[in-house]
Amino acid sequence: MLYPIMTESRVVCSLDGVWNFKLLDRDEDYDAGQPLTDFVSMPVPCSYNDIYEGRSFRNHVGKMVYERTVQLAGALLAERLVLRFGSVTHCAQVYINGTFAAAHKGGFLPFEVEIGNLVQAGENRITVLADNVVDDSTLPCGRLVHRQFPGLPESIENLPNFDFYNYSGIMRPVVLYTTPKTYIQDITVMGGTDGAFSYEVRCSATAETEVSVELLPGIGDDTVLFCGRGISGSGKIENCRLWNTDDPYLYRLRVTLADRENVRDVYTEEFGFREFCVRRDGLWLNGAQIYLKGFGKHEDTAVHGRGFCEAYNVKDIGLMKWMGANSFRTSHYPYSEEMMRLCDREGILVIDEVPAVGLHTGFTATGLLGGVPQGTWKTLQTAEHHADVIRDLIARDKNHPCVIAFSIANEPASEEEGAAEYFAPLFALARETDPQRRPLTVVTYGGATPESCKVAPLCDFLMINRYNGWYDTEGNMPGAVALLGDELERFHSRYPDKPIVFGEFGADAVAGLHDVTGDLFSEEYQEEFIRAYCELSDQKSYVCGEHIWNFADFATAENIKRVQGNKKGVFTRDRKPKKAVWYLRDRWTGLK
Ligand code: GCB
Repeated sequence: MLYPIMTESRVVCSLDGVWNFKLLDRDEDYDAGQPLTDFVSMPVPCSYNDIYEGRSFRNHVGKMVYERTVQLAGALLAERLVLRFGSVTHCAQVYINGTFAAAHKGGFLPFEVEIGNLVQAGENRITVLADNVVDDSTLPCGRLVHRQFPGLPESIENLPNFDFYNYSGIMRPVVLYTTPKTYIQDITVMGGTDGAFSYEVRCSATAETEVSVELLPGIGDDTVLFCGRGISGSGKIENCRLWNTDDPYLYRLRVTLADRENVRDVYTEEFGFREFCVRRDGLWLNGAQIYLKGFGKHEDTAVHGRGFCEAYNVKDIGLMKWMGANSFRTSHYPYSEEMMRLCDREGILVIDEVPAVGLHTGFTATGLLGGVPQGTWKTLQTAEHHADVIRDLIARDKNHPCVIAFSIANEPASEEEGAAEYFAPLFALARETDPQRRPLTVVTYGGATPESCKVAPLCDFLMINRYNGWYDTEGNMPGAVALLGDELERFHSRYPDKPIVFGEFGADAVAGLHDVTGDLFSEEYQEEFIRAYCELSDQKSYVCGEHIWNFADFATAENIKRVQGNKKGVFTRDRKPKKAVWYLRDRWTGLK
């Protein structure tokens, strides 16, 4: 799926700004035919939750309406006109001037709809009906719980099966863009370390159209390195400058589509020449072994919630580079397209995760109401939607050199019967869909041991989340490390061909809480914990990366295990360093 950019044949207009907004009561009738009344102002893009005060506003379960008018210039109507959302969480219905235009399920991937036949020159009304419910058919998963307290009306709570706040709304940019009526639908392009490259172009019409491509160096140099004709092709360039973490050089493929009337559509896609692979002895980038240093992250900032914020994205990547980090995982959902483009240009390696988190009916974020252990693969209704998000994520991100691997899920019940049957077709789908055949993994939790995990055999490399020293053996790092060391050896002897990456490890630390003995929740304990895992990794040649949980403190559902959110960040939510940052910076800037 092409990112909306302005080219000589395409116009992009932002619809970001202040929209009208209203939360709908559970049984409230809603008629998109009538303009919204009783609304408040709402910024787009942004999560709606932290904009106004009060628990009932923030924790609203169900539907909400966004609406705005837009004045359209008549000239735009001569073109193909597309309305595109970077993401609406979790489900959306779109209406144009009261007429239904599109529906989309999945809160972290873009979708678009042609609206030319629904609009007129002058004023038009755009309405989005969003729904934030997570249940056993959505990704991520959650549960709706009906509660009856004496003398009070029944209330509904939506319990996430995951440990981050269920932010929702129109969370990423909204644009209107034009293309000619005959247009370029998609481009696939990739390059290897020997300068060889291949491309494929999909167009709205192939009869009587002609596709030509030019390969150009990075922006600022228009030397044509290769010219080709037709919807697919390949070639090789000399003295190719490889994309890597120190020199993330991007080439450009400029595609031109012309028809008989000489209407042209032009689109330029950036890409890199690089090769990433997993071998028995580790992870390799462009023929050199690479150790992953970085984080599990969240898209999470004050006020914006999970809403897109370019300033925080640039800040976070800057902080990672300052620390000597080279990678992160988009835990636990696809991040914005803008973040992926930023990682391409900054040379940060990304493990790209689909929003499949909470696939474990024994787990609830609050831990209070209990789940249904051992029932996961009979209970969840996610298989079809899971396949859709894998397809859509790969379609969106396939050309990014920064993406080195895909994560098919985080911490599913991979030890339960039915896990292998659930995941095998999803791995097969990802393998056949990704033109680069990137390595695949499922990030697993402590309940899935080397002996019990049923998805490890499917993975190209193992990514394990461990909290020995926090959720168990808390306060006893020597004991925690002994247990973990033993488990690592068992994983390695069972799967000697699969390198292991620490996907998550970390301890909550309340910023400013210090202690000479390093008690739990102090900055000292967080540093001791992280240091112990890193030193263990140094002793195990098959451990090929360390991703700390988490880059920064983040919001979660309210519960007695969280003090205003998860405090495992090595930065606070406003990106101030805790003690562990200095240890990691020292370690990572000295570690190749
Ligand atoms: C995990 C989850 C992550 C949580 C983390 C924690 O294993 O993957 O989403 O936030 O543990 O802090 O408990």
